[in-house]
Amino acid sequence: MNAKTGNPATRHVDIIVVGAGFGGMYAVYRFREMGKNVLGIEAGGDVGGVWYWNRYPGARCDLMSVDYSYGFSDEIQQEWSWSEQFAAQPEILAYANFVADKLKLRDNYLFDTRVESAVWDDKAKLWRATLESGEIVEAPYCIMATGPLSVPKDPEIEGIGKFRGQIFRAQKWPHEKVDFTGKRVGVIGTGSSGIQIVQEVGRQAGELYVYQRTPSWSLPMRNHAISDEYQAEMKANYPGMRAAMRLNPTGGTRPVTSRPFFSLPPEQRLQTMEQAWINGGHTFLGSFSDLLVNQAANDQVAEFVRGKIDEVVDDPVTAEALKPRGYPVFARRPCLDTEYYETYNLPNVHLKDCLKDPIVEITENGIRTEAGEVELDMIIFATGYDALTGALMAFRVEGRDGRSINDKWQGGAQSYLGLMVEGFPNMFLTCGPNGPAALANIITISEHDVDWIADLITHMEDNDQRVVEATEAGEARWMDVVVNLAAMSLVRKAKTWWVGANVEGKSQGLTMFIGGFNKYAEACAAAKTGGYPELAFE
Ligand code: N01
Repeated sequence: MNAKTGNPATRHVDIIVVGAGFGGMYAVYRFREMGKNVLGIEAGGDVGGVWYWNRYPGARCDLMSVDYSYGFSDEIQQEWSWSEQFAAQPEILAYANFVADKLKLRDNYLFDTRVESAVWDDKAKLWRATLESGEIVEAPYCIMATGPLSVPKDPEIEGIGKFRGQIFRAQKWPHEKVDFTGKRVGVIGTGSSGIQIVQEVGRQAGELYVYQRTPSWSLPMRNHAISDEYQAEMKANYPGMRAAMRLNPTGGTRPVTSRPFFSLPPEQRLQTMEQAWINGGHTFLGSFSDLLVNQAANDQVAEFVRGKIDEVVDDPVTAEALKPRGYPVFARRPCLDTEYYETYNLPNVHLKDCLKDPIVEITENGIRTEAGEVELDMIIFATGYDALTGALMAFRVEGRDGRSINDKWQGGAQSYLGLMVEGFPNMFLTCGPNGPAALANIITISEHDVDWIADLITHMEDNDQRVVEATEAGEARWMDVVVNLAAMSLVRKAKTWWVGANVEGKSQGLTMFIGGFNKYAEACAAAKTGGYPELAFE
């Protein structure tokens, strides 16, 4: 507030960056290096984005540490050492803090601050963001680094408010340690978050009840410590690895193949699947080229994985309930686990099959399914996110002529290269819908997106232009590319957050570019080298 007038104070900067996840942090750094006055705004208390909030027991990234880290600074990658092949949340958050300290990113951030609205002023040619404090920030450019997975979603179950025990949310976990010893705990949800929680809490709780609706496909993570020799080798080879990552469909180092499943004789296919199981991680996806487009190939891999569940889980009824059926393997993000299926052999862990016995309500004392009530001390929601579009649609974002993003995206997210939205001049997204977010390495995508935006802003400055916007035709062309590719993929056959199926009333459809990070980067590079023919400048 202005002390004299009582009016909200107005701050003028060159660029607003919303979010302090890996996308926002890099954006703040990159634009500051360009000499811009950048203001980052973050609802959380510090940097880290999803890794700041998701402190649930067992939280861990299912991309390899070497991949899931910045490549823009050799100094950072040489100074930082990862301790495990797949890093746990505390280590990833420590890494985010290390980067923030090193680059003094906090100097440019307001934390514990939500943006209530961001409105384009067409006369003044700037974005005006109103913060919950009442402060107003004006800037010609606004970068929405709000993350594809940042708006938690509670389950649509009656009675949540009635429960007298404790409720925890995977996506907003308390900072204090939660003690499960001797407690009766219920977990709702068995996606990537739920599976990690179950395998951890199952070993701590008095009794654990897992409420599973759709079983997920889970593959062994085979995590391990990183040896000193491997560490040194990684560091010596980072530049080459980063270059290779940018040419890889995954945006990471995982090898890919051009070998279709049925190009191998049956015994060799089996051998390859066994080897993929032994290697762990997402090796399966790199072992055959057509698992996401060939249903027959997909069916065989699915049957192989179901067989592995039988090998591990002692109780045949539980094993059967844990087996995913009715949707292709990899059409829901495959989880990576460490003895997840083994957890069900513990006497205190009980699987509640909600497909057969649905949850009716949450009561004062626990969870009631059609078969009856289970009394609980704690309930954990691992029920996912309003993904991809949720963060931007959760506050007032208004473009040209007062048109809101909610209005624009009512029938599904439309964007140009996942980076810009027609009708929303000078607004940019990192890891936005219709880009490769969630199907490729999010840090590689973030760096790419920020660099692309930085190049565009430089181009505008070189040409004395103040405003840029995706044309209707340009956006429509990109959406055709996205939709046509999606139509070929088995991914659309599962009801997941990838297609918006997990949020009631949300427009359905695969709003991701599934052609791979490398092809995406090629399309973005072509826009730049072609002189941005699908953008309108003023
Ligand atoms: O969320 P999800 P998530 N009754 O949407 C269930 C990333 N991530 O937080 O499918 C009963 O996958 C729902 O059941 P159904 C990763 O990209 C990565 O686990 O609707 N169940 C489902 O089982 C991931 O894909 C990492 O039938 C209900 C679950 O809740 C993404 O985040 C770790 C229900 C939600 O699963 C999201 O994963 C964590 C109800 N009423 C997350 N409502 C790693 O890197 C919902 N469910 C390892």
